[in-house]
Amino acid sequence: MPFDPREAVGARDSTPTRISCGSGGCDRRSTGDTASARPRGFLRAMDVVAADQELARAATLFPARELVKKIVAPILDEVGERWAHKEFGIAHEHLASGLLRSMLGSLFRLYPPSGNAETMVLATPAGERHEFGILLAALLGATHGWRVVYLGTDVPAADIAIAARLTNARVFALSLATWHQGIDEELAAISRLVPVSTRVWVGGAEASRYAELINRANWILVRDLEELEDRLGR
Ligand code: B12
Repeated sequence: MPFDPREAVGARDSTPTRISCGSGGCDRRSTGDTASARPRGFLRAMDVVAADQELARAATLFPARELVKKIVAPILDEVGERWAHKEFGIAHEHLASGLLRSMLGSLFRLYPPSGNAETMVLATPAGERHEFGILLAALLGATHGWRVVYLGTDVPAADIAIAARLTNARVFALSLATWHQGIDEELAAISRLVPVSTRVWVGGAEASRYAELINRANWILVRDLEELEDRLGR
């Protein structure tokens, strides 16, 4: 079904975030659906200014972990769904990606690591351009007190290894969202080049396809963000 702009404009009328106040102060939480409905609606209508304002507002209302679960993940899920049904194309995807990247990027500053924090390097391997898995993982890392070195997408094995060595990383986290030509060689190179003192954690929708390699290389398959949080807290 093609995208209907009236549906998006209707988002302006959707229930605003519920804020209830009692003697103990204000509870500014709302349901996941309600919380993400407005930015999702504005994105559908490509009202970038309103979407940005909604995201900025959400960032002041929710702690980072809640923000990831209640706002960012539902927006990305909707982009994914609509993309799959050809209701969204590159323009919607780029708009959503740009807005979320800049919001998440600014949140890192709120979680400066302590002097003795462990370091986590994050990247996707060469050829992998899906960024949001590592971006969400990076933000969770920061909220758990880790020093986060975010390299971004499409990073060759040799460069990942340099970063892991220079930062004395305890963990290198990577995301695999697609299978593509050359990825097996790239993963093999990562296992050769990354220092043995750095544990490799692998996540993403396609990660389980590599379970055998992950086992052989003594890496860890991290199934979802909940498991990641468990591991970050250890
Ligand atoms: C947005 C998007 C893009 C954007 C990415 C922009 C960006 N800045 O990231 C662009 C336009 C670049 C893109 C390109 C392509 N894409 Co694309 N894309 C998507 C889309 C719509 C959403 C992906 C996303 O961001 N999801 C939200 C994130 C948060 O979800 P996630 O990545 O799964 O991560 C979650 C978990 O997996 C986990 N996780 C992920 N990483 C990690 C890492 C760790 C350490 C941990 C603990 C957890 C974890 O946590 C997240 C939250 O739960 C999906 C469809 C979908 N429904 O997912 C297709 C999809 C992933 N793309 C697909 C394809 C085929 C492509 C292209 C080949 C298309 C093309 N023909 O050019 C290219 C490939 C580019 C490349 N070489 O990588 C396929 C992959 C199929 C496959 N299994 O191989 C999908 C599934 C679409 C489809 N149904 O066909 N894409």
